[in-house]
Amino acid sequence: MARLFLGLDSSTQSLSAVVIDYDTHRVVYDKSLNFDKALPHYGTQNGTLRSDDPRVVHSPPLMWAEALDVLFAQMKQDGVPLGDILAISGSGQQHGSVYLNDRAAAALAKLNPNKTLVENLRGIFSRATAPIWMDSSTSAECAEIREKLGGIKATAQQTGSDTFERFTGPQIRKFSKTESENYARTSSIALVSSFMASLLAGKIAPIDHGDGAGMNLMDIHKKTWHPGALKATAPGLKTKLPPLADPSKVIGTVSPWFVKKYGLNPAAQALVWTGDNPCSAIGLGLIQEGKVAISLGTSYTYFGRMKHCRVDTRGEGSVFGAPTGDYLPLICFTNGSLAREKISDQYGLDWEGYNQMLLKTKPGNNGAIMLPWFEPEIVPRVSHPGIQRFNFDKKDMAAQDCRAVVEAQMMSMRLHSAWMKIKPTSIYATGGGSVNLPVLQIMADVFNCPVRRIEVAKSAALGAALRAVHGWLSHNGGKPKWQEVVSVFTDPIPNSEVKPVAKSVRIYNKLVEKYATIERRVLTVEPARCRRP
Ligand code: XUL
Repeated sequence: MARLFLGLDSSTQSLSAVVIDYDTHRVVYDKSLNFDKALPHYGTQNGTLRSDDPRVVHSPPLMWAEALDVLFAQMKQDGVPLGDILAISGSGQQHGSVYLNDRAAAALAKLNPNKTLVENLRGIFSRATAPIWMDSSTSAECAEIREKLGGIKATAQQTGSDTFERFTGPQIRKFSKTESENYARTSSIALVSSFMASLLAGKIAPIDHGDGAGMNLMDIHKKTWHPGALKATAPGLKTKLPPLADPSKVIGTVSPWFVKKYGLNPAAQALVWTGDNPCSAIGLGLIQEGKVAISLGTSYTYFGRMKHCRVDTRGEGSVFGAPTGDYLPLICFTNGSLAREKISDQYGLDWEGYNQMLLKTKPGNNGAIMLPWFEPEIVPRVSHPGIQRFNFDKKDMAAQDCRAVVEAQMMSMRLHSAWMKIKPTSIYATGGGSVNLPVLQIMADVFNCPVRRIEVAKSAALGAALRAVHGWLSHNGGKPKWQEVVSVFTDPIPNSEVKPVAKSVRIYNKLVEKYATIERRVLTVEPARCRRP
């Protein structure tokens, strides 16, 4: 019998599965299910439900549950030996919250195999939809919590981050203020990660230290719920939160529902899930300081590994818990692939066409600079979106726009990651956009650092599978070393290194100063709400 481990990634737009065979060191299965395409009856756009207020972005948690059911059915149909899976872990888009009523625990414990997951779960929610990380409607609540915790610096020092609109604490506060009755009916609040783990384990799952740090509710040093933050957020919150747990904790064996319906081994273990960024850190093998990752997904993120906790006292970046037990500093940009897609759509380009545009323009774009804030931006904080162009030539706008978006994204990452004090020695690129070499060349040149890719673009799902290995080995009496667990799977693709070009590095060293000046100038005239109180 093969020793298989399953990693799942519940992201904004899709649910992915990666199965690894730990003995042969191979990824034996890798598939994604796109929510919009596979489950159109939920009416999502890019996995999200939009309202008239562009700041409000939710998703239906039942859709995530249905996706899990459909993906298991697909794996069975594809002949994955589901009975050989020893442990399952997962990764979830961070910050999103699911609100469960007092029927949830019993329903999870008694899932009926003659019914679908959705049929089993209807009626367990105290809120039909889940606010997700793209929601930016909680500025007032951020200000209220921040003030009670003593300001930006004090909030970051206590919880790892200043309050952010997308973080779970401010979202819970808004819910408790605007829907107090539904808040009162809520018995348990889950993150996307812990909600999905609960389905697999058949019980309310703990929240892990990595994703828990993205709530503004956890003491980043003690890794326990922070009493002052809970009090500042909403009444009676302590009783509605599950316990916090180490990211390699085994919750228990998988729910009998998956055993009966899909033939899972009854002894297979369900592990705690964590956020997509902490999972990606493992999937990319970021277990030493100096290696950093840039994830080119719906959002773009820049993150690394930190032994000792340093927070961003200016309040732009965040510190989460890492699956290795230490810290993961991160900055997150809303206008990631969304910005690139806006430009592609405008000029009718696919990725290939976009790359051609990058290749026909020169590093530095002849001084043309764009602030690509199509959506409200997290880093730097911009609440009133709108793009701005500087020094553009009227000719061939399409090519200049394509280059300007990518250069702005890379320069912004360089500028806004300085607080981490981690000099990148190698950058690992991941996410859908990482297959595009012209983009990676700009990355290498802006950071003056080699960029590498790994075989599996789905680093979050791979990281989840590797966490399942680590958790399973530890639970069964082993003392696994992270280096051994991640090696082989996270080796970069041979000859995949993209090296910086000295001439371009010099161009970007100058352009980044110009970009910083423009950004500062524009932000000082931004309406007051986007600036710090
Ligand atoms: C990180 C963040 C995003 C989501 C995307 O803070 O908000 O990267 O995790 O899934």
